[in-house]
Amino acid sequence: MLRYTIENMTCGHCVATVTKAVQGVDANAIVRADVAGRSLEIDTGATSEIVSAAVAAAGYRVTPA
Ligand SMILES: [Cu+2]
Repeated sequence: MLRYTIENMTCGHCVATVTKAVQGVDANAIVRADVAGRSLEIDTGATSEIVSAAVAAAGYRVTPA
């Protein structure tokens, strides 16, 4: 499981965008988001490097948590 803090993930639209970005690199990824906590948990076989790059490319400031 990967865990990140995404400081500019502020609403449900952000969650949808981030989820879509993650599932763009792993269609089977399971994404759990906590908007209030700005945190994201992802079950995926993809590497953290690939996942965080995809989230960053979608416009989000992602740091490992
Ligand atoms: Cu938003």
